[in-house]
Amino acid sequence: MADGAGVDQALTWEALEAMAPARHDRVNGAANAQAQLRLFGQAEASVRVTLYRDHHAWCPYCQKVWLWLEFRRIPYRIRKVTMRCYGPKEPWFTAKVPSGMLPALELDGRLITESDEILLALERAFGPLGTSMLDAQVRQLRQLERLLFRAWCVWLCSPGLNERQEQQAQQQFQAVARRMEEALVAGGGTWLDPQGASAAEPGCADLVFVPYVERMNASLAYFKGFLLRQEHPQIDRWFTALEHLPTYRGTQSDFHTHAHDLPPQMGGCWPNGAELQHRFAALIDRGDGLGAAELHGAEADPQPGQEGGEVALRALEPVLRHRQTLMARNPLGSRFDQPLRAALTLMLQGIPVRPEAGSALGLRYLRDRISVPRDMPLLSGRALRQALERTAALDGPEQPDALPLQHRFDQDPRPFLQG
Ligand SMILES: N[C@@H](CCC(=O)N[C@@H](CS)C(=O)NCC(=O)O)C(=O)O
Repeated sequence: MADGAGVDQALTWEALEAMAPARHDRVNGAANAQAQLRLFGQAEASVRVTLYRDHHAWCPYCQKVWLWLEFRRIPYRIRKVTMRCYGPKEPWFTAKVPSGMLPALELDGRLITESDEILLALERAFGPLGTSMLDAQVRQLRQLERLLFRAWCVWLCSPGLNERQEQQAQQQFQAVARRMEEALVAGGGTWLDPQGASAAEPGCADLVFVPYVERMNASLAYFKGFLLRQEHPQIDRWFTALEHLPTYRGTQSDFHTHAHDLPPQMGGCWPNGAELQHRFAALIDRGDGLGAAELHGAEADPQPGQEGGEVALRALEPVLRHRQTLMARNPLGSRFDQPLRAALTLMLQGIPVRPEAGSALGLRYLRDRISVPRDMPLLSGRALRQALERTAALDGPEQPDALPLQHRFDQDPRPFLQG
């Protein structure tokens, strides 16, 4: 890369503010992790549902319920709660749900916990999404999802597997993944839902698979050098169909977020140390990995209608909103001002700007803490991570400490709750 324009070429905050788009419509627009109310064009008085979910938009069981409400277009309120690995649980929530477990949901004032119970109650109140959860074929598919989940856990979360055990765990996982592919083929169309062969959108049976298959795709690339979508083309087709739907994209996380949020949640994820694994993990950590040919198609590519400019502006919006907090929490403190503007200038205008000397560490600190979709959609997260890394590289190779594996208290949501 060229040396970059001089430090004073970074756009000013005034210029950046002037570029900021009107805030996207969180209430009636496409699915997004920032909303506290979703109406789908209906009146607020019609809301019967409150979903209690995590601030990080990361909990897989919450994502399942979230997707159901979004695809079924049921108006709902959202109240966000901290998961224990990110910070302390809110006392108002443990007063309501003593275990502190998410998701929880209120329907007409009645509190329900356990994601499957929640979906059953929603189905009874509003009618099923596609085929009912109680249909015999859907029950079998739900069992298959649990089998896939367990095979994944054995492979990813068993410490100290020797080479033969690694191979066995992989084979067992792939055997179940092939059963998911067979179910997709048997359905004769895009979706797992028995009625969904020609439907434009997935049914409940599909949504049950989405959260963990998304996490499998990311974690197996990072910790095992295994590309699920390349190895299992029917799963790839299913993913691609989902990624064409803005409703799914609004809930979708990225490889970087999953790779670093899973270990504390799962009690450890174990890399197999293979050459490909090292390479993929390094590419994902750098944040520019998914442009790399080796990983092409492993994670979402831009979809029709996703303009580069719009992608970058969606990344600018939360940075502007939280800029004081980002500075206060960055190791550079107020010295992060110019380097951050330099990275934003690169992201928005394609012009590399030299950051002030000694700023690589601060730029990479933020690169490592963008959380998708909590902060922004997948492609915007990728654009910002890449701009931060490319700007850091103009300063030097200095890397911040590795992200913690036992907890993510560095991601405590409290300082960011305004706005
Ligand atoms: N069987 C439950 C599992 C829910 C669950 O494991 N939730 C986790 C988050 S993924 C949780 O709330 N853990 C407590 C915490 O992290 O604060 C369901 O299906 O709803």
